[in-house]
Amino acid sequence: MKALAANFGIDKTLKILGLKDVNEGTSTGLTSFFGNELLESYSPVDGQLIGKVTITNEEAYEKVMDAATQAFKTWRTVPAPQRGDIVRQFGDKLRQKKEALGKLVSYEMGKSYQEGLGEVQEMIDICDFAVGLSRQLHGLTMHSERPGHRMYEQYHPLGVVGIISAFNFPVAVWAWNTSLAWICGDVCVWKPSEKTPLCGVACQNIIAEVLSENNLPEGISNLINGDYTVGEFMTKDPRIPLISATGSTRMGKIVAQEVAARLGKSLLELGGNNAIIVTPDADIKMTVIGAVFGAVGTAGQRCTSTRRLIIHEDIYDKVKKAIVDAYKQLQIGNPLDENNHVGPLIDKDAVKMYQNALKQVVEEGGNILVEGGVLSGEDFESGCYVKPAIAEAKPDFKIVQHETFAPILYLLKYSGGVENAIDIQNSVVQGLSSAIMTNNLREAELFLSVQGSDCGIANVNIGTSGAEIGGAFGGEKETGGGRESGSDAWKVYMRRQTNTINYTTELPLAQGIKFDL
Ligand code: UN1
Repeated sequence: MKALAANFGIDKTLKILGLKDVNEGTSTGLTSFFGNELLESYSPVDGQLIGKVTITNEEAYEKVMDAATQAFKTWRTVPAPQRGDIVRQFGDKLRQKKEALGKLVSYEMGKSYQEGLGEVQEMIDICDFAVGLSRQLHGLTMHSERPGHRMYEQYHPLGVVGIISAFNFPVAVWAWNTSLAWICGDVCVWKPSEKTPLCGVACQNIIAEVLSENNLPEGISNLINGDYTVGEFMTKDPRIPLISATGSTRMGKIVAQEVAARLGKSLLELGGNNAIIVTPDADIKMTVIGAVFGAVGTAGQRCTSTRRLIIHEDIYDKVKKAIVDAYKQLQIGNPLDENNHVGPLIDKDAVKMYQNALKQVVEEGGNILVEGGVLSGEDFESGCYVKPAIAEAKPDFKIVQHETFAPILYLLKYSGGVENAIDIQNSVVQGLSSAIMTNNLREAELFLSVQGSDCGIANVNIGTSGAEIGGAFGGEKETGGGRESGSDAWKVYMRRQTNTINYTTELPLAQGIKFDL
C-alpha cells in the first residue's frame, strides 16, 4: 500500500502545496511557529505518516493574537471591494492547485479523490460568491420621525474571527467562513481538526502567497494547531468576538457555553441525523441514487449524510430491494483510485464506533440487511476500511436517534399519510438536513410547510447531502442553529450600527418628548 500512495503522486502533491519532508516537521504557516510538541498526521488510506506540525502553545497563541489584532487595524480600512479582490486572487490560486489540494484532502482525510476535488470546488465557489458580495454589504436606510434627520444602518467588521473546523471537510468549511469574514473586514484564526492538520497548512500556504504578493499583513490569516485544549484558547478569549465551530454536538455544547460565558457570539454547525422520506409517489431510481450517495459518500462522515430512510409500507419491499442491489455494486478501497466509491473511515476510533452501532442495532431488535465488517488484507492495512451496512430498524431505537459518523443506513417503515413520516423525520434531536422523494405536489409542499420538516435544509427529489454554497447552510435543534456560506450568512461576521444624523439647528427628541432647559 505504501507503493500505492506513491503511485498516486502523493510526494509531488506535498511539494506543490509547500509541505516539507515528513521528518523535518512542518511549520504551521505564518504565525504559529513556536512550541516544541509535534502533532503527527497519519493517512487513513495507507496508515503512513504524512507529516508533522507544531502544536500551538500558549506563548505561540499570544503571538498569533498579536499578529491578528495588528493586521485587523490595516485590513478593516481596506475598502470591501478591494478585500474582495484578494479573495478573488485566492480563488484563482485554488483553481491552479485544485488537483493537488483535492488529492491531499483525499489522502489525509480518506474521502474519494472526486469528493476531494468537489470540496476544493466548494472553496472556489464561495470565493466567487464572496467577491460579488464584497460590493453588496448593504444596510438599510429608514425614514426618521424627526424633521431634518437621516437614519441608516451600516455594517462594520467584528475583528478577529475564530474558526474551529472538523476533519470531514478539512478545507471547504474553513473557506466558507474565512472568505466571507475576509470580505467583511475581519481577520481569522483557524484551528483545523487535529486529524487533518496538513490540509490546514496547505491552505495557509496558499493564502500566505496571496497576502505577500499584495504586501498585506500575514496576520490576516492565521493557523493554530492542536486538540480541543488549543481550541479553548480561542473560545475563552474575549478578544475573539465570534467563534464559528463545526463538529459534534458534544463539542458544540462546550464551545457555546464557553463563548456565552463571556457574551461572545458563536456560529455552530453540529451533528445531523438526516432522513429521506420515500412516499408511494417517489421515483425509485432517483431515490436509490440520492440515498446511496447520501449514505456512503464520504464513507457516511458528512454532517449531511443520509442515516435514515423512511419508506411507505406500500413500496417498502421494492425500495429495499433496489437499495440492497445498489450496495452490491459499491467498490471499497483506496480513495485515490477513481474506481472506488468508498474510502476508509478517519481512524480506528471511528471504526470502533461503527462496530458498536451495528452491535447495538441488533441488540435493540434491528435486522441487518447488508452485513457490515472491517476489511483486512494488504489493500486495507490502515485498518480503517469498513463495509457500508444497512439495517431495518424502528424510529425510536436509541442507536437510530444517535448520529454515528459511519456508513450505516437505517430503513424505517411508515404507514398512512406523509404526516406520519414527517413525525418520524422530526423525532430526533438533530435538525440539519432532510429530504422527500415524491412526485405528489401535496406531499412535497406539506413537507416544506410549517407542519413539515424542522430542519435547516429540506429538499424535494434530491438527497440530504451535497448542498450548494449559495444557500445558507446549517440546522436547528442540536445542530446548533448557525448558518454559514450563502444567502445573508455574512451578517454574522459583522456588527450592525444604527446611525441618526441631525442636519438642523434644533434638537427635537424622539417620541415627542419635551425636555426644555
Ligand atoms: C458537513 O458535512 O459538515 O452538503 C458539510 C454537503 C456539503 C457540506 C457538508 N456541501 O454535504
